[in-house]
Amino acid sequence: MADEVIVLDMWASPFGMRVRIALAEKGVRYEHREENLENKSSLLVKMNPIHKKIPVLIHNGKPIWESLIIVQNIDEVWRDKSPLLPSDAYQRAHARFWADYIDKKVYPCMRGIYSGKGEEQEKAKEEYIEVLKVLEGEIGDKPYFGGESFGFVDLSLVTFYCWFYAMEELGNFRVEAECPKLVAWAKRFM
Ligand code: GS8
Repeated sequence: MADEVIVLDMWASPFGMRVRIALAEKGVRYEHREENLENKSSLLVKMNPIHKKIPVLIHNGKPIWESLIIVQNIDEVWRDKSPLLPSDAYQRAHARFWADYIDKKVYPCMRGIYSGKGEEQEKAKEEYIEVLKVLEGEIGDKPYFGGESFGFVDLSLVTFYCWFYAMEELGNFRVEAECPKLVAWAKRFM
């Protein structure tokens, strides 16, 4: 029997986009169910009773939560096509470190920019640029974070690229002026 794959999602979510990209890379057919986060479905509440957040991957009736954990699970389950994590254990640990760094730093700074005011917003903007500069240093002149092919770290970060413009407008700065290599990397995905 074919696998049943359902994704509880919301179109603008950079976390949901990670799951969509991973499934697309693997060529997995799935059903997308759009959630209204102001009025969550009973399925979302039942399938993610702890956080009640999207994305949720429901594979043959069994739910998995947290975008980075979902993506790693997709990579393990559909392992034959387009590997996302490196096969080498040391490099895999590094890839997980960078994805975790992105989760801990990029989104919280963005939140500080879009919801903060005055000094608080300025501080978030400075930290956001510092974080992007760290990532710029990590990508360097490589085509992808992991080297020659698209992988877990690229996927973890690229979904935030569509938010760059909003941050620039709110914070009155240009990411490209600060981090040209990172923007060149992101543009290649478009
Ligand atoms: C974050 C998911 C999340 O914030 C992940 O999957 O990586 N760490 C998680 N989901 C948001 C929508 S995107 O901003 C969400 O579902 N919010 C609903 C709520 O907080 O009630």
